[in-house]
Amino acid sequence: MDLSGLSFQKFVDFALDHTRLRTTLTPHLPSQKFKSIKAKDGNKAVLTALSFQSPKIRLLRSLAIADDNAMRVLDFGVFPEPEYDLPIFCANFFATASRSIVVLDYKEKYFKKLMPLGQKYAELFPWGGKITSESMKFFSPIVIWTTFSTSRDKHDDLYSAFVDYYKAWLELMDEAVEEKDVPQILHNREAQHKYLTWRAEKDPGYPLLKKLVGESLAKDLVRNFLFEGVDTLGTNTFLDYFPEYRCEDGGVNQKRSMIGKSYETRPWDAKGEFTGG
Ligand code: BLA
Repeated sequence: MDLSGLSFQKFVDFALDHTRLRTTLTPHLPSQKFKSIKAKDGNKAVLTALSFQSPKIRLLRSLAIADDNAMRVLDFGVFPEPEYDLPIFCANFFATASRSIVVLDYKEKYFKKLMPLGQKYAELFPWGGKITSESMKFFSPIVIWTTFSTSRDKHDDLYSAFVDYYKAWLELMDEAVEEKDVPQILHNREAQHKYLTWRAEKDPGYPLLKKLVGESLAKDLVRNFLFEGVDTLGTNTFLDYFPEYRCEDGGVNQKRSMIGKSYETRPWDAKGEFTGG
């Protein structure tokens, strides 16, 4: 389809407006320098970055890319303060004129009462097929992992899903009370750090980002904007968390996946029990 009328702007506007109904967002200072990033000369892509924080949100950030009629990207993430036992909210949408790739999820926790929401959208957005196996441990039973041929109708359905998932996340945020148990806080911090470490090293968006803005800015964006916290929330390295990627020379294997792709079908049942072995 013609991408000219297709935008993720209203997704971001919705999220910011509704977050502001419940909390006060202030600029996330460490990542403000990314507000005006430009694509490399000769590239028509427009990148829009914004980042905020609030008492319960360590980092809410969004990177949207619109490249003329070639593609639209949204990478929207909310990373809670470790003192609040909240899941990470993640929306990753990649659309070309022909194909859209979608991941919409909360990491792990709290999904039980959200299963009906997951069920509703599992029908509208069928499982996207085989996926990098390592990614699965970061997904919850209500993850929307799908691909479809890009269309206005599907884009609108996706907006509804985003709205429902985000509203449910805001409910969780409202209910969350500050954790006083130090081991629990440390656990939350490490879980978030592991997630950031995984994505900072292996995110499927990186090769494209590198093409658009060049290697040094792409690296800076990944470590200091998209997955900010990877260098401050913990001291474990990628190889500490994922030792199977260690090469003989001690470096990190550049392959995205050591196991390969798997999970042809949705590996959870209606109750959210993992059935993928
Ligand atoms: C593809 N993006 C994918 C795929 C997944 C994700 C699962 C399918 C390929 C695969 O199985 O790896 C997303 N993977 C995730 C997410 C997590 C994960 C969210 O492990 C979280 C733990 N995507 C972006 C951005 C761009 C982008 C910013 O978020 C581009 C700038 C592009 N994603 C993109 C492209 C593909 C893709 C081009 C298809 C190409 C490929 O598979 O390598």
